[in-house]
Amino acid sequence: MDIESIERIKESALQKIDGAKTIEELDQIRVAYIGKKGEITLVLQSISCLRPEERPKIGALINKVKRQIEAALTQKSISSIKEEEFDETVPEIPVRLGRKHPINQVKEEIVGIFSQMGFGIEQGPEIEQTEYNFDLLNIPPDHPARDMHDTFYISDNLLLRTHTSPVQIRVMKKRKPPIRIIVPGRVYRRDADVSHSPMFHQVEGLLVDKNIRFSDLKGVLACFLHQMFGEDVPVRFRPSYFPFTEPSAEIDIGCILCQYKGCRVCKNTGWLEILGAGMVDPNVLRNVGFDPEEWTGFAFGLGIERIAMLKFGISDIRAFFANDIRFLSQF
Ligand code: FA5
Repeated sequence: MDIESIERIKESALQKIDGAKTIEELDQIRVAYIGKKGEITLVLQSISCLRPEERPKIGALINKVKRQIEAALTQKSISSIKEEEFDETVPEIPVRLGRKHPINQVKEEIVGIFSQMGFGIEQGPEIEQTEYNFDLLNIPPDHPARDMHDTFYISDNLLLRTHTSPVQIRVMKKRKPPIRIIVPGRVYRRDADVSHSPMFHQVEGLLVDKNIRFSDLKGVLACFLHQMFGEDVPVRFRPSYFPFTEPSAEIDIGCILCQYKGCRVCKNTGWLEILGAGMVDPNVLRNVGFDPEEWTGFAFGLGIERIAMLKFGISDIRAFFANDIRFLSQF
């Protein structure tokens, strides 16, 4: 075996590869040259018959030729497959695209509407200090309103926030009015039935400026609800109580799920509560160092799941968190 005979094997292999017309022919060439009993394989095996000083040079050449033949075979089979075997009528394998979770879709829509009205976005921690979640929001330790929220406590002064309202305090402590923000985020309560989930999402709103009145609050929320649900949907403001707002209101919209007739989700009232709101209590303004004679404001907090249930006609809040792909892929 010498260099010339190896070169000859190479030339003949490359020529045959070049002339091959089908994948089967290429396979035969592969077997004939670099298969278990192929010419190149046999040459490589017979290297032990050479003189020791010749072996490295010839060995390296055979390996190089083997790689060249492999490369030529691969190259040729790619172009052959393109020409012969690509059948454009075979249906493609469908690619399953991920989708945004319905809660995120609704959150983005809510944020979009308030952004258009000039509200900026803020965030706050989900593990919150009792002081921010309650005390500075005018809910002292012995206040009965603490019972309104069934709280997950971490320690005496740390908890999973029960609402997004503590972010009002955080923002007002670091900024002077005018303030116009919304705060989307997760909140937690010991609560579970068809319309209550232990983890759910709220969007807080806060506007503090000079001469802000209840009519401004009504205008902003009515505008939001009509953009969200259409001009025809009934909206009602009900007097209510929150320690951090005075006066306070709860806002209901007609239960679209039952066309206002009454169902298990609206507890047969035809209305579904989706928002709490009111004028920022002067005590809260004082707690963050604002003079209530100079500044007034309104705040609101809405439940994203409730809005998503109405928008998509879903009668059980737990469906959002069951991670059932058949449910999620519908949105
Ligand atoms: C509050 O949480 C007040 N912080 C809202 C607020 C902010 C009032 C600013 C005034 C000023 P409430 O507990 O009502 O309020 O909850 C607000 C909304 O969250 C409700 O209207 C409801 O849509 C939703 N919600 C309450 N509990 C749950 C729950 N367990 N699961 C799903 N949604 C809930």
